[in-house]
Amino acid sequence: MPASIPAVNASPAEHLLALYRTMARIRAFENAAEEASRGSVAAFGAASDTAALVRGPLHLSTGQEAVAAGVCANLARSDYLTSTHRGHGHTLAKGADSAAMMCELFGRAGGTNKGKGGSMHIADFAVGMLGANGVVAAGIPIAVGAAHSAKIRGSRAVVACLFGDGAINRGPFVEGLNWAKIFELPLLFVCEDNRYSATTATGAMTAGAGAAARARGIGLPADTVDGNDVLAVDTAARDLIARIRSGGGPQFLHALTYRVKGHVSVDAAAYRDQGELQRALEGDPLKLAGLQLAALGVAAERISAVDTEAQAEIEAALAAAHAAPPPEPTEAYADVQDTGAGQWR
Ligand SMILES: Cc1ncc(C[n+]2csc(CCOP(=O)(O)OP(=O)(O)O)c2C)c(N)n1
Ligand SMILES: [Mg+2]
Repeated sequence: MPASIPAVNASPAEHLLALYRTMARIRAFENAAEEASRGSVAAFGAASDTAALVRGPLHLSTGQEAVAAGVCANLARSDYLTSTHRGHGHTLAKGADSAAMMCELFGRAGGTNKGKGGSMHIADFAVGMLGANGVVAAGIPIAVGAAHSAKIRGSRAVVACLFGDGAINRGPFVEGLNWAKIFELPLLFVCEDNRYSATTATGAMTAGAGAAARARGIGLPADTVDGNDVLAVDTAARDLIARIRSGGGPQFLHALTYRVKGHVSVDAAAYRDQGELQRALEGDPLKLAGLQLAALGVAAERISAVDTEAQAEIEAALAAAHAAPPPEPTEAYADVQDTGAGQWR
């Protein structure tokens, strides 16, 4: 299990501190990755010494960390997870190694995908992380397939399928929920609703009463939760996953959060009302968990020690990525899909 999964018998304070730790690690990882990608647009495509260490813009989940932390705290290593184009937080929370992830972002040999995938293709099957995905809603049928496989094999594994509010307007959403319900698959669907689909406010292009209502229409029990409150996400996910493990079939969680940064790291989000952003920042999930920890009697020094540890972990990850070599050219066709197109070699 990932080190930051709360121990079963932890006190409420220790439990929340473990959730906080996961969020702090995600925040530190993404801040560092964003910094390493600076200048990548100017340098994109240019093989220059000044090229950014992480090529191309990143999809950051800043402000959404409570969803990843709260859901994944209730998954074992043997459970599965599918993710989106905004998947760093999900991947870390599922237990992937931060140094291997940073190597992947840098395109280095020590990466989770040997440096050939990058941010939007990170996968780590060793911890049940079945992949980030650049195609909106494409993780849904993968999760359904994994859950059907688990059911056929008689495994106790549960699959958590994370997707955005934009994904519910694509066909695989209906197809996936329908199949999961028909076969009563062990699957937790989680709509991570950050209120935006690229540059568009999702509400304006989504008919009906929203994600949970759509899920109920297909027969799935659905809860809505404050996705910035890590304890609320954790409690909801625990209950839903317990129902799934006791044979209750697929469940649905609609987690309401907010995309603090632009769609990608180079998007200044000028289309957005600044007051809206300021209001959202007041509900920052780390800030909120900090207040909850203080109310439980946890000293400020313990909380800042967790921040310091997270920072140190990510600095070590950066150092590992700097030191790692690029993949060998002879490895270019290893571990990638064999299209049979031998002429390209
Ligand atoms: C099938 C498909 N259509 C369009 C895109 C372009 N695109 C990338 S991310 C995105 C918005 C997705 O919004 P949401 O699902 O809410 O995820 P978020 O970016 O908010 O995390 C779009 C339209 C894509 N990658 N795939
Ligand atoms: Mg969204």
